[in-house]
Amino acid sequence: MFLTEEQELLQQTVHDFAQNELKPRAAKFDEQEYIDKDVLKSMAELGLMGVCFPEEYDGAGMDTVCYAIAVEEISRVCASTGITLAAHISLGTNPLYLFGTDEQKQKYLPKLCAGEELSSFGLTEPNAGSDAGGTETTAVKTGNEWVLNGTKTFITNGSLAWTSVNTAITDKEKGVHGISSFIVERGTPGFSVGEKIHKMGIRGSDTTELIFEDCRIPEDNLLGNLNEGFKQFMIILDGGRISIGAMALGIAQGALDESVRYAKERQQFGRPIGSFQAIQTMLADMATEVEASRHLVYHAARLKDAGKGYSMQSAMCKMYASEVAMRTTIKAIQIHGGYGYTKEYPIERMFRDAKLTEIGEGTSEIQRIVIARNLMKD
Ligand code: COS
Repeated sequence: MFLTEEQELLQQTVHDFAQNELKPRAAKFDEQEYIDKDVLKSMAELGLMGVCFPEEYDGAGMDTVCYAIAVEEISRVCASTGITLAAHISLGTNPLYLFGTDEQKQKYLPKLCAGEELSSFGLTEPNAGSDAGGTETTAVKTGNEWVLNGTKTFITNGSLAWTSVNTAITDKEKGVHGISSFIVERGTPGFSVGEKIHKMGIRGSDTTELIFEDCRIPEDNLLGNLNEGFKQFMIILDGGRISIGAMALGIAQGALDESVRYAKERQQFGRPIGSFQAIQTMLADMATEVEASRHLVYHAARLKDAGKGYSMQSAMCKMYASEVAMRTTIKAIQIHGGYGYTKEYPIERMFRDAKLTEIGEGTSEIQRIVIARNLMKD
C-alpha cells in the first residue's frame, strides 16, 4: 500500500521476525501470562523499541507509519507482544520525548529507545477510566520534593517498567487544569507495583496496579509545565490510538490469514470449504474491512508525520479497526467451526485479544465523542 522503500523494508523485517520467532510462542505467552524476555531483547536488536524516535536518543529515526507497521505485524501473530511495544513507545516513552527537558530526555530516552529498559504510563485509576480527568492521585510539593499518594490501575508494562509517567492532582480547585505529570522510577521509596491483573485476552502482556504511598520524588521529576497534565495526556492518547488501531488491524489480519489457510485445507462434502460461497462471502467481507482499517490507520499515521491535525483520524482508525477486529475474529471462529472454539487453533486467542482494542486507550464510545466533537468544532 504505497509504502516507501524504508517502510517496506521495515515491514519485511518485522514480518519475518514475527512469523519465525513470535508465532510459534504466542500461545505459550497467552497461557503463562508473560512474554519471555528474550523476545523483547530481539525486538531491541531490530531497533523496534525506539523505532520512531530520533537517532540522537538511540532511536531508529523512522516515522509513525513504520511504527504502526511494526505494531501491526507483531500483533498479527501475538497481540500481547504488540501492546507491550505500543505501551512502551507511545504511552511510556513519548511523553518524555514530547514534554521532557533536555536533561530528562538525555537521562531516560537512550536506554528506553535502545530497549535496555521498558516504560509505562500511569493514567487510569479505579475511579478514573473514561473520565480520565477524574484522577484522585495527589501530588503535594514539600520543600524540593513532590509527594505522591494514590493508586493507578490497568497499567501495561507496570511491573516491568523502569520509568512510569503518572498523572496526579496538583491543584484540586482547577479541575482538569489542575493535573500534572510526574516521572517515577522503579525502586523509588513509597512506590510499589500492586497486583498483577489477570485478563481475558492480551494475557501475555504485563498489567498491574501502581501504588504511591507518600512516594517522594525530586521536584525535577515534574514532566512539562505544572497543571498541564490533562492536555498532555490527551495529546499522548491521540498518538496512542494509532497504535491500538494498528494492533487491532494486526489481529484482524492475523485472523484473516488463519481463515484463508483453513478454508483451503479443510475438506467437507469432498471439497475444500473455501470453495463454498458461504465461506467466500465471509472471507471477502473480512478482507475488505481489514484493508479499510489499514487505510485509516496509515492515513492517521501519515497525518501525524506531516505535522497535521490527526486527533479525529486517530479516533476513527482506532474505533473502526477495533470493531473490525471483533467482527473478523468472530467470522474466523465461524469458518473454523468447532476447531475455532478450541485452543488447537489461534483464533480463540485472537478473538479474546481483539476485545481489548475496543476498550483500551478510550472505549469505542469515547472515540465517537472525540470524532463528533471534532466535527462540531468551529
Ligand atoms: N489535544 C490537546 N488538547 C486537548 C485534546 C487533544 N486531543 N482534547 C482535549 N484537549 C483540551 C481541551 O482543549 C480543553 O482545554 P481548554 O479547557 O483549555 O479549552 C481540555 O483539554 C479539556 O478538554 P475537554 O473539555 O474535552 O475534557 P473532557 O473532560 O470533556 O474529556 C474526553 C474529554 C472524554 C475526550 C476525555 O476525557 C477522554 O479522552 N477520555 C478517555 C480517556 C481514555 O482514553 N482513557 C483510557 C486510557 S488508557 S492509557
